[in-house]
Amino acid sequence: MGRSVNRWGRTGLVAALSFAVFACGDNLERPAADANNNTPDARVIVADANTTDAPPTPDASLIDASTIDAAFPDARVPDATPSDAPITMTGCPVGFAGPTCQVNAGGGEWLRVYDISFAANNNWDVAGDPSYDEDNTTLLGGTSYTRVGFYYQLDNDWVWTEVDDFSAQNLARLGVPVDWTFDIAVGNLTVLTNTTSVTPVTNASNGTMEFWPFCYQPGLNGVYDYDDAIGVGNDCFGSMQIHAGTDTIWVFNGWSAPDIDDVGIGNSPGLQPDWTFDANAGSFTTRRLQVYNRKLRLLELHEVTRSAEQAVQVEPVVANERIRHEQLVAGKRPGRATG
Ligand SMILES: [Ca+2]
Ligand SMILES: [Ca+2]
Ligand SMILES: [Ca+2]
Ligand SMILES: [Ca+2]
Repeated sequence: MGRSVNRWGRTGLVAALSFAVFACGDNLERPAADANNNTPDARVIVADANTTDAPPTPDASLIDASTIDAAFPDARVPDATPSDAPITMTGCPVGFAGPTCQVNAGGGEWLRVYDISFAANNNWDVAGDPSYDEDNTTLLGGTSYTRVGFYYQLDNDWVWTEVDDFSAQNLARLGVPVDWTFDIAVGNLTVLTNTTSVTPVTNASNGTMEFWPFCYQPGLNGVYDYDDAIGVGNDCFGSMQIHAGTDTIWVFNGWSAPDIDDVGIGNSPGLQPDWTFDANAGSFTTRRLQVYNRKLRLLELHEVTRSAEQAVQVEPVVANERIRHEQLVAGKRPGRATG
């Protein structure tokens, strides 16, 4: 079975990809005959921005195994029912996040779950706390995500941290942990920042979260840092901290206590690396936390190529595979795509 994609001109394929990247919903394209007057097969392109369906196992008999790129195994999994309605919300262009979309957070669309500019002293204890400036949990309810991003800003300094989903798809658990705890390692920590206080990393394996509403103790090493011990007393103090190894990335402490909160990006220069008891939130005029999540595969393109006998090949493509497909069109053996 030949790959009909090879029958497309390079221009036609790129044009189709470009079209699909910016399209949502089902689109039927019927490309014109090529220079040899061969009429290409009809092709259905579906750009499903918001699939919530678990990817089905592809039918190997429908896929030309010689074209599978090990770098993108996931891209070979078609979505059987790409019919979910796209979510429309005010946000950043695909791949960007932050209040001014200044964070180049890579592929996929980051959907904002929460946004709050918080006071210097907070005392949040119960469900409904805090009162977010923006709460999109209803809008985003029922959608699936695999990554969670936190944007944290103190005056002109910001840091972006993203990790694999730790919430088991529970949007309400992505916010300030007034009634729950994540004292865990997190997968694939990526850090971006405009400061020199933290070191950017990509998909690091040493990320941890200390998210809880309790008081806590410094643990065996005697200092408040990346590895502290949860104490007794719900609604006692409050910790929201992300660390990379022994380094503090960002913290927001004391939001469940009546005293001024602790905030910080990077390690504290004081006695406690995680800023516990610094009570310094009043020294900043901008204190902002945003929480985002990201879909499994946004802008995934499913190319369904139909022969005269109907549906003989299913070929999903993601935007990152453009280079590989252009190589195919150009008649080259596809290598590992780098774009
Ligand atoms: Ca407080
Ligand atoms: Ca509580
Ligand atoms: Ca400690
Ligand atoms: Ca800590």
